[in-house]
Amino acid sequence: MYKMSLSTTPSGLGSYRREIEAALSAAVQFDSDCPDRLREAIEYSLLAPGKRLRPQLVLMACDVCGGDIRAAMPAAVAVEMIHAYSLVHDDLPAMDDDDLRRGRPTCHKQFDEATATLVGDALQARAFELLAKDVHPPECAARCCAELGRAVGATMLVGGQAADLGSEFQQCSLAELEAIHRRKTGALFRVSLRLGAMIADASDGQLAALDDYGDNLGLAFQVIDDLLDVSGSENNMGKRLGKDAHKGKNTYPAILGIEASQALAEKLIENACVSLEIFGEQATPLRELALFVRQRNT
Ligand code: GRG
Repeated sequence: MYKMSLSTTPSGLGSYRREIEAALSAAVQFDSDCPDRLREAIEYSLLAPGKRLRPQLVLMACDVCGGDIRAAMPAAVAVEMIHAYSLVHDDLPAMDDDDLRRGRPTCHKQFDEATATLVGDALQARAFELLAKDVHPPECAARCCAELGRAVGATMLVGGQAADLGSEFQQCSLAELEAIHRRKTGALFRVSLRLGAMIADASDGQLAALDDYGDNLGLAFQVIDDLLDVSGSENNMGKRLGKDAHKGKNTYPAILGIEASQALAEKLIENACVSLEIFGEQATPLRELALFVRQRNT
């Protein structure tokens, strides 16, 4: 059977990067009814150089559960579309009001606010269209749509974002901060793994192990993101300027201190790797991805 090979990126991360980039590009070839400016802004946002962590999680989860990763590519594209939409909307003046993203002007700076809002709307709609149309069998497609809808809706991604915005300039407890990030950042990590596993027809035990890995990895990702914001602007593609502290954001280093935050990140990465034990050697790519998250500098 044809099997996509793991290629090594300049960052050292073993990945399906090339295949993911090609699939993303193919997924936004809209017909001529899509207005040119909207099309350009969608491509600008989705195809910008990102790490593609979430689509890699979809494919790796599918692979580790014995599935054919070609069947999981629509789900990989869908989660990256949701991620890109969330970044475009998060950058808007009404939310985080950022000028730079992935080393380039944010979508609303490059185009305009209305276009950026519509880019997010279009990407979200396209994600569900692809899942419904291209995941097989239809029962699995429906389950994937329901799982993704829950993970990115009012109680999870969107709810986490609302809770985060509502907590600005208010002191959060560690438990409150964790609850926000489990929804705002963790939910998309977790559902990425679940979609890949479901497409591979994973067992309940495999799904539970991947849930545990995703929860730990998602939280570690956020703790490390906060630490990177504190450590300043080097290697940051023009994005990190320690800005969140100035905007009254609650962060792990602000609550725990830098050393305890580093120790927490280490522990979470270790827990993530332990969760993978049931898969044995097969889970090496997922372990490598966790180690990449630990070492990342963008
Ligand atoms: C607007 C509904 C809505 C949600 C926004 C994603 C998000 C929620 C906010 C972004 C703010 C932020 C920087 C959160 C930290 C975690 C995060 C999602 C970082 C960016 O993800 P990466 O590093 O980005 O995977 P790339 O560019 O590599 O894809």
